[in-house]
Amino acid sequence: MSKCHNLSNQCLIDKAQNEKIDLVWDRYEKMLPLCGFGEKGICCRICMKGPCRIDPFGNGPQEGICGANADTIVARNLVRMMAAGAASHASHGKEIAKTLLNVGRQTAKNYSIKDPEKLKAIAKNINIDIEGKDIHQIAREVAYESLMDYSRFEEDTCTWLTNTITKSRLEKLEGLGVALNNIESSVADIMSRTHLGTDADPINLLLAGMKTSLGDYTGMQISTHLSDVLFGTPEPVISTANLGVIKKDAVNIAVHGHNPLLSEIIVDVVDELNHEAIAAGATAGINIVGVCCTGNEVLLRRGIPMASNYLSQELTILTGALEAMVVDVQCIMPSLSKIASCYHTKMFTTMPEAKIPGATHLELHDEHALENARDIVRQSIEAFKRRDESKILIPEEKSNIIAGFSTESIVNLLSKIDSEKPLRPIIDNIVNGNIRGVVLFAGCNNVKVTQDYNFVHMAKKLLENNILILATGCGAGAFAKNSLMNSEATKEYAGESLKAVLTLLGKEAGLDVPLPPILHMGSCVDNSRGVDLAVALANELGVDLNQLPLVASAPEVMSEKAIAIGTWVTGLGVPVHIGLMPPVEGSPLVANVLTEGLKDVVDGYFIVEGDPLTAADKLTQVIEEKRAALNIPS
Ligand code: XCC
Repeated sequence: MSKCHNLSNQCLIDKAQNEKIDLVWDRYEKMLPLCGFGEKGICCRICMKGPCRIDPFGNGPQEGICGANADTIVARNLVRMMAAGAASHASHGKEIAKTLLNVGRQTAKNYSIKDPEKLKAIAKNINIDIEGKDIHQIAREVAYESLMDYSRFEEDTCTWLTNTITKSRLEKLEGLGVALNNIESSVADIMSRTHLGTDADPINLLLAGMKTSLGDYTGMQISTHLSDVLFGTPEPVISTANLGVIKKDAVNIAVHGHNPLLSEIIVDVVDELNHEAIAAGATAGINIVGVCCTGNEVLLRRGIPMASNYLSQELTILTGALEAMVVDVQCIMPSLSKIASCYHTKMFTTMPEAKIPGATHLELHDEHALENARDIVRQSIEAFKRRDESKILIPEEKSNIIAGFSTESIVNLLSKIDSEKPLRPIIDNIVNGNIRGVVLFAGCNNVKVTQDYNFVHMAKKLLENNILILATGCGAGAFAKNSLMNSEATKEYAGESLKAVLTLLGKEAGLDVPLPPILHMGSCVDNSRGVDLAVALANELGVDLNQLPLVASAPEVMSEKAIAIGTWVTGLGVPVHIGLMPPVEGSPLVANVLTEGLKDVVDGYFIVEGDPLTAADKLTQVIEEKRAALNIPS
């Protein structure tokens, strides 16, 4: 298996081998063969009578020691994954909401309200009266209302779920009893019902999984939109992506993880400390680069170049030119600190819940955020002086990208064409068939497939079929690195009618160039932006989300968060393609519910297909079926 679709990365993989440094691909190979019980989801270690394993071939035990069968075990394991995903996204949103509350109280002096108009729009959307209130009071009230979604004990549905989806979808979810009132209690509920001897009914468990996954969605909405209030709503921005963004003559600092609370401030202090870096011999000054979703956050809002998505994160250090790896939460390989110790690279952890042995822990606090950021940058400048020139190898490749496609920025662009009904140009082109439909690519990289390969090959085929693509998370990272997020990609890969639309829209919206064929909407939590756009389109068309020619795809699905996201997307009525089977094959019943049964309940369902070209064909077919059902031209 080749490890990495991106050839530029290969030289660093070879370098690691020469230096006897194990990377994710080496550790994977050492792990083979993977445990078949774990892969199928039929290993239960929920109590200490076991662990128990169900024999998938039917010869050995078919029940655990307590009597739980494969269906119960698989469902319990799966919904625990969803709860972990929901907890991650929810705690991200909670940190942002707490910061907004402190800004409203005027106690977080290092943060401010960068987009007051968005704050007012949110307040209006969640039914907060803003008449006669100053901006700090509005911030406090919006933050309180958002934090209620973490603490409500009445049975009312979460505010950020109620106000962000179509009315008919909300009714459907409420009817099923999965429209939650409290994100954190939905997670606690999963932990309690999957405890030994509680819920053994796989369907009941899966419904609870859907509920907590909708908590994941609610947390994402809060994360995205309150981050926009604090740090600005993204506008189209030009930048670059891939390891070539690391500069030989700069103090290079990577920001990695998910939460923009510290990375934004680090970007803020670059200008004031640049001269110190130059004085230390870094003629190009300080160069901040992004990894994973923190990278996506600062790319969209600040134009910071993107060095890597998930799977190649270790290679940023292998360049020998990275002075610091600054991490917050989620998707950070613990191996980074060990690899950093082979180089001059400083590794900083910044969040109390995410410490890594070997890293320097410099905890972020609201009131000291600026000092924290300056400290990190100054220590990085010191590290620059310890560089070993003989170890430097920076691949040249980097791609030009246009990012920053928030729902608001898309609407702003389109309103230059039709100020009354800005979504009309998109709707008209979907209806007349110039754009056949939309695929939202999300999700991770998985070491089980060649990095980025599935994303790139699926996308090229879908674009050829005149399907517009939206992207977030490491999917967006894959496209950015592989030159699929710029105007040249539109010329090269979009089918004729899609190309014509993107060229015309780019021109009429006042850009000199075609819009990129894949719109970068942000980090994983910004899947909420994709929903916002879909909800706006559905409302404009007078249909529900399940009727839109829209499909989601996570071809290299990996994390528990991705399982939660995929599940709520199906709950919103949208089919979800995944390129790898989650650990459910040990229960044909559960596997069948996910790929078939869900359809009858929530309209959405999972499509499992490992081959990218076949997957593209299947998604195209789903889109064409949705068009036919809507009675729009074939
Ligand atoms: Fe993590 Fe968000 Fe997955 Fe990438 S895509 S590997 S979750 S960084 Ni969300």
